[in-house]
Amino acid sequence: MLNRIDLRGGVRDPRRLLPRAQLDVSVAVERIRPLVEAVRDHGYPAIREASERFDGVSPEVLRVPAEVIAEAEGTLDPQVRAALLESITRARKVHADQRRTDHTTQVVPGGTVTERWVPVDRVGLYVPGGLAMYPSTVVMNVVPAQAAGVRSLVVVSPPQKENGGLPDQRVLAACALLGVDEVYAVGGAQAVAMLAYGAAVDPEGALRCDPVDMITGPGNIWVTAAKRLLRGVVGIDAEAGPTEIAILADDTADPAHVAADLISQAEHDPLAASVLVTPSVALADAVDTELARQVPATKHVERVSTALGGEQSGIVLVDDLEAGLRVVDAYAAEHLEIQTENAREWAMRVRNAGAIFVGAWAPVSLGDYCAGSNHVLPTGGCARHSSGLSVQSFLRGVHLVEYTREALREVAPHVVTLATVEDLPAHGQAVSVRFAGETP
Ligand code: HSO
Ligand code: ZN
Repeated sequence: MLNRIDLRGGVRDPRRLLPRAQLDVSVAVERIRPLVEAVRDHGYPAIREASERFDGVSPEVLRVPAEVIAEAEGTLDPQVRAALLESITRARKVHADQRRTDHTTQVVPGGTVTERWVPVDRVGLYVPGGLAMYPSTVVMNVVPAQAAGVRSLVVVSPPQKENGGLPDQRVLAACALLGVDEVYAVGGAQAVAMLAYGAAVDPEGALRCDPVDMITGPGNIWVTAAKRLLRGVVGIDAEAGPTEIAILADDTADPAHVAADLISQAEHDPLAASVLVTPSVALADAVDTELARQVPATKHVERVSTALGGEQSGIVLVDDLEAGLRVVDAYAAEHLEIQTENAREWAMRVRNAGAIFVGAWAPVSLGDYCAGSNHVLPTGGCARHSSGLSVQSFLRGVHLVEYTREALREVAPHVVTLATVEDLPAHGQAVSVRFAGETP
């Protein structure tokens, strides 16, 4: 079922040979540019028109009334409610520990630099609602933003025909459980543009969505394209691509578990990637057998088969786990599972991965919902340079520079020298004017 890529015997540049779909966001950017400009220039009518066209439905008032959000919580199945609350509690524990404290460094006597961590003021969180509904993504976006101290939080999510043009009922319920009361039934590139520029959200213009400072959360290629286009107008977290799972496994792994985990992420999207890296041909064969057994029994069999059969998925055979480690580092998966002997030791040596799931009892699905970790993670190899969503994503470090007269006077000659070397004498003057008439 899965393509096999044989890297045994060693290769110089595994990244080139690894399966990964090429997603052309720049083409999508050009496609959505007119829509984004229409929302910037016309606001409400442009948003409505785009929603009707792409979602087939749009409420007249785009802001979801507070009582509707509260009611959604009331309609929640008690089991779903309990599961969401557990997810929130665990995520809050982990994210509370991420909070940084301000720190002051004494550079010289009388000269200090303090790093103040200041939360972003207003944040827009995109919650997708296409192939699947994601109340869990509300949790993963809102919890770190709240833990960071963000004052104003907005959720946007596409209108659903089945819910009378409102976002999914469970998404609304998750907002209620988290205390988010500003929610708009808008999705796609039009939602990103609305958040970036602000817009009226009812026909009379009585209600408005004010512009946000930053937009986070995953979305489809149109959402990603709009985020790329508007980066700079607003901050963004990362460009989310289709989800990925890589598994580094040896003979000790259970093929039924490995297969189930590969299927689990393939379930998101026909473009999702599932990659097994192993030195064991026996495991590779057993996983193939398991996939042949499990895939037909899974609910979204078509999506899963397309994802597993796609060029972005495969089994990579390597000489040994050392070679496997080099391969998973080169791949830089969004999610990496290590199902080997001494899994933790291997995990500690991984350099590039969005999140690492260690051993037999930490499948990616646990992290998707209830591990306490965040599930908004870098995809498409971005784990080489970026982290997943965290409290840090919503904070800015602002330096506070405090020097006494003496401390400034002492360093003044160096400032003047550097200013002279850069041919910016006014810079030097701004210091020396303070000590005019004094001998240095
Ligand atoms: N695996 C997805 C997150 C998710 N899974 C939400 C289920 N619901 C990207 O990390
Ligand atoms: Zn998932």
